[in-house]
Amino acid sequence: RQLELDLREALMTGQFRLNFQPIYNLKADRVGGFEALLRWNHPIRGEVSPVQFIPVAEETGLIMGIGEWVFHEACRVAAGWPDHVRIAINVSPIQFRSPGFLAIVLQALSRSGLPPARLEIEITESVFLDGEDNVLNMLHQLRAMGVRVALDDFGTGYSSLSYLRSFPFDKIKIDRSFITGVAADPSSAAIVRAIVDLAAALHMEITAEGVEDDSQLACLRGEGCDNIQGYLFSRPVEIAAIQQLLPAKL
Ligand code: G
Ligand code: G
Ligand code: MN
Ligand code: NA
Repeated sequence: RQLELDLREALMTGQFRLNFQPIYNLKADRVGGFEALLRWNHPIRGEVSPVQFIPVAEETGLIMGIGEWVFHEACRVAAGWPDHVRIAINVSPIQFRSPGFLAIVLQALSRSGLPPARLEIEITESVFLDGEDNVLNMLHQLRAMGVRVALDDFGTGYSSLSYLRSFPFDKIKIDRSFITGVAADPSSAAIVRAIVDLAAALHMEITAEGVEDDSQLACLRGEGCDNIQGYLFSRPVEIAAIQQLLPAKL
């Protein structure tokens, strides 16, 4: 498959880069972190979305090498930020469940000097589909090191609530499909309110994803949401644009 060959080449020749989208802490009223988002500029195809190439990387096992590169690059960049600014990294289920994963995290931390408490790993519910035991074990090991774990795209899976009961997440990211209608649609608003309350009761932090306008922001503030992420505050940016976002205010 051509895309597979191209991905292999991309990893060897440095065609990947990271963009960073700020996560704004409404309680502290400042940027509290950035999510690393993988970008691939192919010499002929141009920019290829991770939605297209991550599944191929997963099928072919290339996700391991690509994911390792993401960890090293993201931690390297984040090590230069102020102490209160975290880096969030998306991890595919295949990567998370692989035996070598913890070693990659440890190596990225030690090589960059980034304190573990400033690293947050984002996983989705799909990580549980192939069995829960290894996942629980990995979550405990990461948290014992001080690394934080977030449940991404919350609310879109089949049994989100049962996972919350059994697994020690530090943070829940409310999927943007619920945020879109939060200001106009009473059902979306009720769901968001319930998730915010649930997270508070479980002592988990909350981020609302895909916040695009002021009316959504006003609702989320009203509900007591901890953090917002989305085009309203900033799109994902290149490394060079991070420094000017650090002091920015909503
Ligand atoms: O930034 P964008 O909307 O293009 O991201 C599309 C999808 O790709 C999102 O679901 C995001 O979580 C995923 N993604 C982005 N970067 C990474 C990465 O480094 N690793 C993995 N596994 N997924 C990523
Ligand atoms: O699956 P995950 O939540 O990791 O995906 C994050 C994706 O959401 C990224 O591809 C990012 O580019 C995209 N994104 C971030 N903010 C917004 C937003 O405000 N609106 C929309 N439509 N997409 C967003
Ligand atoms: Mn994410
Ligand atoms: Na998400």
